[in-house]
Amino acid sequence: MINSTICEMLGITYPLFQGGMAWIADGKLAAAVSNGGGLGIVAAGNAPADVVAREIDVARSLTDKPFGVNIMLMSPFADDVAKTAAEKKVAVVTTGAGNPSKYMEMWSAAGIKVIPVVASASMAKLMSRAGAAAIIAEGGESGGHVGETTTMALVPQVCDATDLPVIAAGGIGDGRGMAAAFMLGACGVQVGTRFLVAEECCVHPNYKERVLKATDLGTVVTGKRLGHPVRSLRTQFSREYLKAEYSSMPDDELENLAVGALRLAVQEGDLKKGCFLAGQIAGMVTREQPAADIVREIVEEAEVILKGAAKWVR
Ligand code: TUI
Repeated sequence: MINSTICEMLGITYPLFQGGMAWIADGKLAAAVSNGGGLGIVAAGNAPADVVAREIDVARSLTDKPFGVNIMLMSPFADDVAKTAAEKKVAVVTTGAGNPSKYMEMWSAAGIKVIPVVASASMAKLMSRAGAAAIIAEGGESGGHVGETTTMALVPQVCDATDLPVIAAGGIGDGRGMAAAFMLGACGVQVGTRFLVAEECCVHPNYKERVLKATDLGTVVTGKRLGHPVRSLRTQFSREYLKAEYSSMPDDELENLAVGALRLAVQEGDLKKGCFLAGQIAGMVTREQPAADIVREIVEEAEVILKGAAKWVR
C-alpha cells in the first residue's frame, strides 16, 4: 500500500488530495473524497465566510475523517474566510493564488496544518520559513489559475528548495501521474480535474459532458494580458475571450467579459458564456465514478507501477 509522511502527518489513508476547485469543491465532494481515504478539500473560492462555514458543517456531517479548506487569496472575502477556518479548527488549510503569510500565525495557533499551493521554488522557500506544514507544487498543466512552470520541472525544484513534504499538482489524473510524481520527489499528489466527474461533484451535467468529451488539446490559457492566466476548456467563451485579449479592447472591458463566467459554467452549464475550468488531463477522463473509486483507482494503479519500476534497472 502506498504510504508516505503526509499520511501520518494528516491522519489520511492515501497521499491524495482533491483540489480546492472554486464554486465546485463543496462539503459533499470533500467528504466523499475523505471517506475514500484521501484528503477532501472544501473550496472557498470567492464565497463569503458564512457560505464556507456552511460547507464545512456539511462536510463534518458527512465524514469523521480529516478534510481541508482551500482559501483563494484573491477573494474579497479572504480575511473573513481565513478567520472562519481558524474558528472552525479545520484539520488543514490550503491556499491558492497568493501569499498567505499574514494568516499563518492565526491558523497555527488554531492547530491547523497549513499547506500553501505554490507555483515557484522561491515561494516554497518563503512558505517553509513562514511555518507551512507541507507544500503543494502546482504546475501549469492544472485547471484554473496557473503558473508558468510545468509540473515535471517544478516539483523537483520545489523539493530541492524545501525539507517539507511536497505534494505534486497539475496534470495528474491517474496512477501513472501519481507514480511519476513520487519519482520527482513528491510524497503525495493533488488531483482536481478528474474529480469534476465524480458522482458527488455538483457541477452541471453539461460541465461533466464537456470534460468527458475533451481531448489532449482541449484546454487553453486565457487572461495572460490582465496577469491572471486561467486554464479552461476550449469553448465559445474561451475563443471569444482570446480574440478580445489580442484586440484593442480596454482592460476594464476585458475584465468584465469574464465576470460570472465560472458560475455560469458550474451552475447553469452555459455552453456559450460559461468558463469551464479544467486541466490538461481532461482528455484522460472518460467516465463518471464515485469519488472514493477515483481515489482507490489512482492509488492502486500507482502501486502497480511503483512496484514494477525496478524493471528499468539492471
Ligand atoms: O489558485 C489556484 N487555482 C485557481 S484559483 C481560481 S479562482 C480565480 N479566478 C479567476 C482569476 C484568478 C483566480 C481558479 N483556479 N491554484 C493555486 C495556485 N496558486 N497556482 C498558482 C498559485 C500562486 C500564484 C502566486 C501561489 C502564490 C503566488 O504568489 C504570488 C505572490 O503573491 O507572491
